[in-house]
Amino acid sequence: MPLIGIIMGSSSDSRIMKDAAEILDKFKIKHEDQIISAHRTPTRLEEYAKHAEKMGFKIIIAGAGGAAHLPGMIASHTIIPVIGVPIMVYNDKQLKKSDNSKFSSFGGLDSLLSISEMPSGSSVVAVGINKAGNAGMYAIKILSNEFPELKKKLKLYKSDQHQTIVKESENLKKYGLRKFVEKKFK
Ligand code: RP5
Repeated sequence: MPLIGIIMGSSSDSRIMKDAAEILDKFKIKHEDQIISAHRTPTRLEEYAKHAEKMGFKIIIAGAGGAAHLPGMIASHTIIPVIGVPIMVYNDKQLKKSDNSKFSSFGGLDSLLSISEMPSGSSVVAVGINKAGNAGMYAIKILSNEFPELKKKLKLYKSDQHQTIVKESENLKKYGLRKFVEKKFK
């Protein structure tokens, strides 16, 4: 059974939200993924909250761009903790190929503020703009309180991170800054 519900306001958000799925898959945590629009499918949003409770989801990860009301609205319908992902909107469903103004006029800040500025007593946490991977990671951390095996895996993941940086630093020292950049990024 999936432990996490991933929802997003539009199919155009899926390219960002897939990062949450990627990290959950890496840790073998099942998730159910859906498109629910707070504005365009308001009744579906209410139904989804009931569905999430029935399914026993431990956490909901909700991503939306622009006037990003999805995370806050879903949180108002359930007590399941919600992690919001502000999305720097692509909006490319309506755009011609020649049009390059693909991003929100406010660079995702509109979405970040819509998600984080919840009224007192109604809480949603927000990760950084487009940081769906961090939402997945945070969900794993919460779950690890309940699942000791997961805690072990997380500790291993952290020590791998440490090793990677140490190795990179050794290479930086070995090659010098100019050569290191050439090797790594060109
Ligand atoms: C929001 O509007 C969605 O979350 C999406 O980020 C944005 C644009 O949606 P589309 O016009 O691409 O469907 O509700």
